Amino acid sequence: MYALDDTVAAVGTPPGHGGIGIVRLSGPDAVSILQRVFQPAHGADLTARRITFGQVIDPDTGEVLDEVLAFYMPAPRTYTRQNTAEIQGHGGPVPLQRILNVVLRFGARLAEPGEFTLRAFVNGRLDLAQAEAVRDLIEAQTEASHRIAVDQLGGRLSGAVRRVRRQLLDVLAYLEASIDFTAEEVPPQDIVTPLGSAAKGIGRLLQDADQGIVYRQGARVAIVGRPNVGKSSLLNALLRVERAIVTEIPGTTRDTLEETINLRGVPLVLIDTAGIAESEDRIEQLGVARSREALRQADLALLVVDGSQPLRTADGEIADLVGNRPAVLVVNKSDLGSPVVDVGAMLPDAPHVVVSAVTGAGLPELEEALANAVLSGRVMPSDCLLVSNPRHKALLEQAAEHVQAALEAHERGLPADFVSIDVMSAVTALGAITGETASEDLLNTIFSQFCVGK
Ligand SMILES: Nc1nc2c(ncn2[C@@H]2O[C@H](COP(=O)(O)OP(=O)(O)O)[C@@H](O)[C@H]2O)c(=O)[nH]1
Ligand SMILES: [Mg+2]
Repeated sequence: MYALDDTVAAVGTPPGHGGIGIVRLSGPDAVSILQRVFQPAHGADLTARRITFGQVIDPDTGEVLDEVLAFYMPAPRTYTRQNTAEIQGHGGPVPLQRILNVVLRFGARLAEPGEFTLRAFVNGRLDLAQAEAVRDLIEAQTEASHRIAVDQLGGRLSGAVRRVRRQLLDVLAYLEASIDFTAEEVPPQDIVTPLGSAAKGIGRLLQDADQGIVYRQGARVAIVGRPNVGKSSLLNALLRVERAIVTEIPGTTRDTLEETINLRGVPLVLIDTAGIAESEDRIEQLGVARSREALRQADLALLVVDGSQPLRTADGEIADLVGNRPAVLVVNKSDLGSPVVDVGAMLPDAPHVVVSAVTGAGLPELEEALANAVLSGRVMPSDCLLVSNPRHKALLEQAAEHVQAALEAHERGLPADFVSIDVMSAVTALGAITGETASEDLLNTIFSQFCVGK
């Protein structure tokens, strides 16, 4: 991995044109580089933690690059725990790039993606789960996922994980002492109670993790059915805009089309698909292949049938394709009279909702059914601590298994070193959530997904 003790710089604002744009620096030379390129306005003074107005001037040519606000903060009370400096200029790609180039010419290195936050982590300003929350916060798509990210950034998840880890470390310390010393030197201790309590703590975190993951990542919903049942109309109705082309001609939708809605805090990607049918048309055939693929990759299927017509064999065939994956059955076109179809036997485990994509009747019930399906019927209280990252869930599951194995080994009367191996593994798994036991590979994977400048 690259050095983390030199001075790095990057544009911290997104590419494009905006009101302001920020070049940020972190590292030992952040302040001296700022002093070289920044000229305070007459009468102003560049002092620590005070915003100063002035110009960025290329010292080699004397050219004025921008009028800016600038400040610096000395280590250690900064985001990276290093000296940091910021130049807030006008938000255009050319002036920002030119300011950055001068800064780089005077000794800074271009920051790697996520390097500011990696430095914050390595220097103890944030733990790993908090660092991951920084990215979740930036990428949050709904208020619910935003709230979860803020919570995690504040350290609530880390605190809960650390409490469990500490309990296990106490058990481990005792087990290791009991291996090395006699029973007189280290009197026997109860380990069943702390192990059981750790198992319970992990269980509580895992309990709602699937819902938390759905809030953070959203869910993919494939709208499937045979041609002309109203799939595209339903997409438009749920989006409340005329996004997809709707006609009475079967085979109108030939490609899949994706749009995201916010359904009770869950970002739902709705995928309108081509009607699944036998077709001679080559484009339509390709569309049907995509529909099948969309269905395969979806978290949830929305199977639409036309309630104004008797069911056809094709409806049943598509229901077979849906199989036993999570699904909602939509009986559409209720405005044409009460459903003539009997869908009782179709997708018997899925909720059935009668709607009209044209009048909007039944849409609130459909949204309710969708929300229940993706959240498994659970609604989160707003103060609930949610695990929302699949990485954390997987590590918690590992930890739970090892604690269980340790308890079983102890109950079977196996020697302390057998028990301690599993306790150690659980401690390691939990430490990988907060970063105490994270490998360099893991850090690379996590931070390379950040943007440059964060
Ligand atoms: N009466 C009525 N017509 C509908 C309804 N939903 C869709 N349609 C009509 O059915 C035809 C096919 O709709 P479309 O959304 O393109 O179906 P798709 O092929 O499944 O995407 C169009 O003429 C729509 O106006 C509905 O709820 N009621
Ligand atoms: Mg369509």
